[in-house]
Amino acid sequence: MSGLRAPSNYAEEPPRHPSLIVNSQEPFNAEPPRSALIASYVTPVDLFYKRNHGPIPVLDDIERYRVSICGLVEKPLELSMADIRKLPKHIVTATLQCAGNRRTAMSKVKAVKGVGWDVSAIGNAIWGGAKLADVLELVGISKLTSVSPLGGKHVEFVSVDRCKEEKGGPYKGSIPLIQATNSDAEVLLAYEMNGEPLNRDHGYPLRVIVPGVIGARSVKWLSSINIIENECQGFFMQRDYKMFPPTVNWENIDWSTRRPQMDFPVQSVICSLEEENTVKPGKIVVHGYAASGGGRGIERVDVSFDGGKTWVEAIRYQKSGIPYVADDTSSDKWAWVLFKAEADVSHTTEIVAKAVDISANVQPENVEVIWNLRGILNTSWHRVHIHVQHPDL
Ligand SMILES: Nc1nc2c(c(=O)[nH]1)N[C@H]1C(S)=C(S)[C@@H](COP(=O)(O)O)O[C@H]1N2
Ligand SMILES: [Mo]
Repeated sequence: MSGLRAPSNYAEEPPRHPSLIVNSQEPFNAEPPRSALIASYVTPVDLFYKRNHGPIPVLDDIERYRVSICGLVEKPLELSMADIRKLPKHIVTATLQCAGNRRTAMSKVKAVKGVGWDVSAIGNAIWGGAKLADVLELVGISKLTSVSPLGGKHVEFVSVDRCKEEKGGPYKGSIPLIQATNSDAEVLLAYEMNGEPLNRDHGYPLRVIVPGVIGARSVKWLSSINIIENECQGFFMQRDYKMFPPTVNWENIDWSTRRPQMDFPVQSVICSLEEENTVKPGKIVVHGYAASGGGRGIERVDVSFDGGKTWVEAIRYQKSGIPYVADDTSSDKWAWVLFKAEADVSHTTEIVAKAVDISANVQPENVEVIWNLRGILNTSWHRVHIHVQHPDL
């Protein structure tokens, strides 16, 4: 009884920015033009990608909103927004990336199932809310607990939206209790995005933010938090968002053989150029984003202006005037890093980007080797084509 209402059709969708590229209207799935991503370190809310599996829930009366904490707890609790706001407010700048980002490029190797996304199913926002670790203390689960007194090992987040994958049931997901109770993991019950109350598309009035983890676990329109023994058995944990090898197809798939994907692997994308570009000979300045999962910083971004034969190291930055240093307190550990590189280009070529994170993980060279039937986690080297048009002499 969260006070949230789940419409059965799309008659009550919120207004949206006209520049969004709509990949699916119902449910609404849209991303900004790639150039919008590098225009600012913090992505404006109206341009931030929107990933939904059903109609957007409606909250008619915020006074009646309650999130319940139940399952393997001694005294279940219902919290109002006022109760949540009474807890210390924590702010975290974190990048959210859909596991399906760059799926369209993967589907060019061989068909995959899922909404097509170009390179912008990602955004960086300043989230404000209560730490989940503080909330769980209210039900007697202390910080850094991996098994709760009643045997809970996972924390399940349940929404109210009607998803066809869940046969009309709500979207849900879970994370390990040890992550939920770790203050340093900065898992939030967020009510603010970029200093404003969350809007309906992004989870009003309350959503989970799990920094460093694929977007799928950051459940929007939170209705209940369930302390459970085994990980959530919902569709999006057990039948989706798992990474399979290229040999697995829809005939031989055994979902139980793989774990639900959590951390995101290292990624980088060139955003100042489209896939195909026609330019005059001369200097090309390349801008893009790089991000890794699990709070791993970006150690390096390499850019090639000759299809991957030779490389230059890009300049990395988060805030202007402050040099980005991976793994440093001056940097936002859960946030993307923007990069810039430049070179003279005199003939038709491919410009390529690849990032390296602080654990020295690198992006795979080709998409073929990471192809998977659901088209997730395409982190292959990002390549854009440059056609040089020489002026008539
Ligand atoms: N309740 C609910 N939460 C959800 C989803 C959803 O469909 N329903 N989509 C998930 C997925 S797959 C992603 S990538 C992110 C997207 O968040 P955004 O729309 O705020 O960008 O929300 C996640 N949380
Ligand atoms: Mo996603």
